[in-house]
Amino acid sequence: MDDAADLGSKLAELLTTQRLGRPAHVFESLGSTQDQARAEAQDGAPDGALVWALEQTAGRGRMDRAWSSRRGEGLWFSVVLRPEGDPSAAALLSLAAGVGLARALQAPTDGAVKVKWPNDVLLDGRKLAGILAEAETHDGQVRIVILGVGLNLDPGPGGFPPEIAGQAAALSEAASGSIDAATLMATLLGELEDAIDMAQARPEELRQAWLAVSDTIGREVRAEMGGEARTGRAVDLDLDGSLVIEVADGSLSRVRAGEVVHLRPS
Ligand code: BT5
Repeated sequence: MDDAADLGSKLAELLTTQRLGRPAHVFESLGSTQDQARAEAQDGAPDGALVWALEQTAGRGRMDRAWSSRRGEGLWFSVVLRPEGDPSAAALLSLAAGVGLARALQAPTDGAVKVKWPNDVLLDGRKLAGILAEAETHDGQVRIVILGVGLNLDPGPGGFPPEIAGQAAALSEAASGSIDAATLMATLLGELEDAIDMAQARPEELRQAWLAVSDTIGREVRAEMGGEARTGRAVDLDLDGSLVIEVADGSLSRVRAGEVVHLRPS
């Protein structure tokens, strides 16, 4: 397998982006790329700076859940974003990341990748990638968003760790041929940059792009928001990123943050 220095130089040759991946710092091992990216942002790293680790020893999901990030089994990375303008654009960034990933992964999976609101990328209903957006605000404005992505490539012959085995998917299940990490990273960064630009400049277009790859719309879902649960049919996405649910009496309810469980197929 390539080492971090090789991957960094291959990626530099393949990048077609304006901002994402410039600069790119590739590490053999980190606790979490989120923490390294945040430290680099605090030291002035520009919008688009990339931190990529071949393994994470303390990769995390939302609410401090553990994210399995073993060496060589996936792409584990974080991008420093410095969103401009209105805070609702920042709220759309994690949905934009889902759109970018789904678009980048359509070709290698024959169109099988979908997004689940708000932040999962699914292959056959199992989690292929997770997205973690951590924002820093100053004076009520979002100044920095550290956008983290974990994408499973191949867990190897031993499979996934038992705690995620039933719910995780890997790109190797769908992609024919070998996956070149630097090539895939360059493709992902290109699609992520386009989707992030869309979120900031053309939110309605981003909304449509998300609807086009959504696995959530049309399904019966249970939305869990800090202790409160609501069940209904997911019918739409609002321009601020909220999921719109039609509940039993026909009224519409908006879920801004939280989790959804897909209850049965659409
Ligand atoms: C997420 O959280 O899905 C966001 C994951 C973001 C990971 C990236 S890797 C690079 C960057 N640096 C970090 O430290 N993090 C980011 P959440 O929706 O809370 O899902 C977490 C849950 O997914 C866990 O509780 C497990 O059930 C499951 N899980 C853990 N590792 C997984 C994996 N490799 N593949 C699929 N599912 C996994």
